[in-house]
Amino acid sequence: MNILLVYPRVAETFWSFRHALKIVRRRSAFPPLGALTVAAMLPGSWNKCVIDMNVQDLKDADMTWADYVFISAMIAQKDSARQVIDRCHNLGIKCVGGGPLFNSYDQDYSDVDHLVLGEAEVNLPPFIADLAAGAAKHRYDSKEHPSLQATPAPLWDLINLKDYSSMSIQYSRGCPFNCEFCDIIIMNGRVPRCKSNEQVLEELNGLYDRGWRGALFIVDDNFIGIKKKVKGLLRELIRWQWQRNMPFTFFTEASVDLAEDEELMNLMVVAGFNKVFLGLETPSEESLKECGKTQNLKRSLAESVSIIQRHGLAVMGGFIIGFDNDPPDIFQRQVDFIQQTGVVTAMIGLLTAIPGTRLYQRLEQEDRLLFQASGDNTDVAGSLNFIPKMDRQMIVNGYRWVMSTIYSPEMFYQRVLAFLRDYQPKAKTFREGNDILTFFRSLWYLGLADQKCGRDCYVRLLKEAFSRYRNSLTDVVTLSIYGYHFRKLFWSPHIPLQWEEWWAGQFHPREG
Ligand code: B12
Repeated sequence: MNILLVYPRVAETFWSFRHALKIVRRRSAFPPLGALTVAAMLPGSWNKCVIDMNVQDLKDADMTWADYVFISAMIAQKDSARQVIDRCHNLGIKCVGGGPLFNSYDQDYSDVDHLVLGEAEVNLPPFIADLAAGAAKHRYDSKEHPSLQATPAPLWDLINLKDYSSMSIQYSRGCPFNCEFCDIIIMNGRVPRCKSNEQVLEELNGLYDRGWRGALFIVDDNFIGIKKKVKGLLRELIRWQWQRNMPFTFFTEASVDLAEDEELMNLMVVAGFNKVFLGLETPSEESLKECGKTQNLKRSLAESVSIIQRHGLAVMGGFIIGFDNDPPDIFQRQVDFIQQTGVVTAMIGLLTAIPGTRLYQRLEQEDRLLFQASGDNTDVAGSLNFIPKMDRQMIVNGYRWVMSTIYSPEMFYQRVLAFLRDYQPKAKTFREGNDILTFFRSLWYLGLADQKCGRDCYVRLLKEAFSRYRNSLTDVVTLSIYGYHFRKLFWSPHIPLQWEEWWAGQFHPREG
C-alpha cells in the first residue's frame, strides 16, 4: 500500500512567518507534526511519503503514486485542502481527511472518501483494519480521549528538517480551564493527558540524532496543565540538555498561573526554555469574567507578565477584542497594556465563535451567529462571525488601528526596550554559526533595505542592546525579525499612532 500524507498550504497569517523565513533562510516555520505522527501509526510494511505543501509543490505524479492520499489540516489550510481534495477526485485517487479542519467542519467534507476524525490513536486502527478487509466506512469519529502513552514518535525521516526554522514535539493534550471561546477542551478534553518522560526523551533523541539543534516548540495546549508531572519531566530534561551542552531552546504554550509557581519557572529556564505563549486576552476584567478566564483574574495580569519575564521567559501574548463587555476605550487599553508590559510578540485576534464551544452555543441561543469563520482570528473580514454588542464597524476600525499601531516601527522597538528592562535571560541556549549569518541578513533587511523609519529604529535598538543588554542580543535580533514579518502584514503608515486622530477620520456609529 502506498500512502501519501499531504499537509496543505497555510494561508498567510500572523503565524506563517513568511517575511521572517526569508531572513532565516528556511521554507516553513513548523513541521507537520500531526501527519508525521499519523505516519508512524500506519503499518510498517506500507510505503509512506509526506508532502508539506509549505515547503514543496504537490505534483500529480506524487498523487498517482499513492493508493490513498491522507490529508492533515487545520482551518488555516482550508482553501489549499479543498484544492487537494478536488485534485484527488479528478485523478481518481481515494482521499482520507483527518486533523482539526475535518473535526470542526466535517459537514463541508462529505465528498472526502473517508473521514478519520478525533484522535488517530483511537480512530485510525479500526479504519486500517476495515481497509485491509476491503470494507472501509466513510466515517470514524469516536470522541474518546486516549492515553498518550502508546503514541509513537513522529517519523522524522519523512521530512527534511533543514526546511524548518523550528521543530515540534507534543508532551500533553488537553487543558484544565474552561474558557468560553476555546475549542481545545472540546477537541482534547479538560483532563490533560501526558506522554511518559521516556517517550519525550526518545523523541528528543530522535531529533538530536538527526542533527537538529536550536528551536523546539512543545505544542501542548497547556504545558503546565499538570504541574507536578511537568516538574518531573523538566528535571529529566535538564539532565538530558546539560549532558549534550544544551542543544535545544524550548518554547511552549501555558496558562498565566505559571507566574504563581517560582519553582516551575526556574525549572523551565534551567531546562532551556526562553519563551512562552500565554492567553492574556484582555486588560478588561469584565471581559475576562465574561469568558470564564478565571485564571487571569487572580492577580494583576501586568504583574504576572513581569514576573515571568524577570525569570527569563519572554512572554508572547494572545489577545482578543470583541467581547460583549469590552468598553469603548478597549483599543487604547490593549495598546497601553501591550506597550507597558513589553509583550513584544502580541497576537491580537477578533473574538470568533468556533463550532462546539460554549461561546458558539450561547450566541446561537441569542440568535447572533452570522457565518462560518475563516479560522484566522487576525482576518477582519473572516473573523467576528456574530453580531457584537459594540458597533461592528467600530470594532473592525479599532482593531486595524491596534494592529497597525503596535507593529509600527516606533511602537515595536519601544516595546522591545520595555521588554529588555524586565527580561533577565538565564537559559543557556545553543548558539550556532547560522545565528551570526542571520544577524548580518537582519542588518540588510531591517537595516539597509527597510523604510527609513524602520531602519533608524532598528539601528537605535541594536546600539542600545550592544551597550546595555548584550546577553539578550540574540533575542533582540530574533524578536526584530518577527517584528519585521508582523510589520509587513499589519502596519500601515497611513494610520496615525494617536487614537483620537485615527478615530476623528472614521465612520462614527452614533452619527449614523
Ligand atoms: C502547533 C500549533 C500551531 C502552530 C503550527 C502548526 C504547523 N505545523 O503548522 C502555529 C503556532 C503556527 C499555529 C498557527 C495557527 N493555528 Co494552530 N495549533 C497548534 C496546536 C497547538 C498543536 C498542533 C499539533 O501539532 N498538534 C499535535 C498533533 C500530533 O496533533 P494533530 O495535528 O491534531 O493530529 C492528531 C489528530 O488530529 C489526528 N490527525 C491529524 N492529521 C490527520 C490526518 C489524517 C489523515 C488522520 C487519519 C488523522 C489525523 O491524528 C493526530 C494524532 O491523534 C493546535 C492545538 C492542538 N492541540 O492540536 C493548534 C490548532 C491546530 N491551531 C489552530 C488555529 C486556529 C491556528 C491559527 C489559524 C490561529 C490564528 N489565529 O492565526 C494559526 C494558523 C496560521 C498558520 N499560518 O499556521 C486551531 C485549529 C482549529 C481548527 N478547527 O482547525 C487549533 C486546533 C487550536 C485551537 N483550538 O484554536 N498553530
